[in-house]
Amino acid sequence: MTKEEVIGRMKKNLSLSRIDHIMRVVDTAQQLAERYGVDPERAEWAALLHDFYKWQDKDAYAAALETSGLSLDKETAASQELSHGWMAAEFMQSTLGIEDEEIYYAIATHTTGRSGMSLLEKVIYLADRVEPGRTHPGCEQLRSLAFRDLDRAVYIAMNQTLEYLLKNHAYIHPRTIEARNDLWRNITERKERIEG
Ligand code: DGI
Ligand code: FE
Ligand code: FE
Repeated sequence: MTKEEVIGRMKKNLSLSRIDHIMRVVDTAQQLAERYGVDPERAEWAALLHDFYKWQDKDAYAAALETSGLSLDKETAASQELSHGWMAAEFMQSTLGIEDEEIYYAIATHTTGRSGMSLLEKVIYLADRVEPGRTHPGCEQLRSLAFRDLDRAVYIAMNQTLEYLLKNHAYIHPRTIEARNDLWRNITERKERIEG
């Protein structure tokens, strides 16, 4: 399947605003990829596919998840927000036949992040959060930080997510916490190296 065919498929199941978001993530991911020396082709595939399963039809989504054969933890399986990345990664592997572990995890964990993220994973995580359509408070600073200090930007974005989840009494996936603490460690160790 070509990228154009993937976009055609997405237009059947996603809202126009979601398609626009995806195209802006592709654009931002490519800019960040260039900045951090990440393969632009892999960044493009990951960005293009990351929200492939943000289907509007929730029943159709539930049915697709049911037949996917994915084994997800209970909370992930119960939430489209937490599972859509895993569904998209699986689609890439099984239907598109793209065997690439780094792209797989960049897509699968784009919502939570994870401990030990690669540069590509960080680029996709941040592109999703700072694409020009995102306008929440603090977004402008995060966007500029994303191009100056990748780890710190991912760390700040994860803290914002945690604040949002706590405020809304939402379930916090352990991967979200592990990802944030892993970045916290990177930054703290780096600071110690510079200062000590
Ligand atoms: O798909 P997008 O809207 O572009 O963005 P996303 O996939 O990064 O995030 C989707 C939602 O998932 C967003 O509202 C934040 C939420 N989320 C992120 N981490 C967690 C989470 N929701 C829960 N319940 N728990 C988490 O750990
Ligand atoms: Fe998403
Ligand atoms: Fe997204």
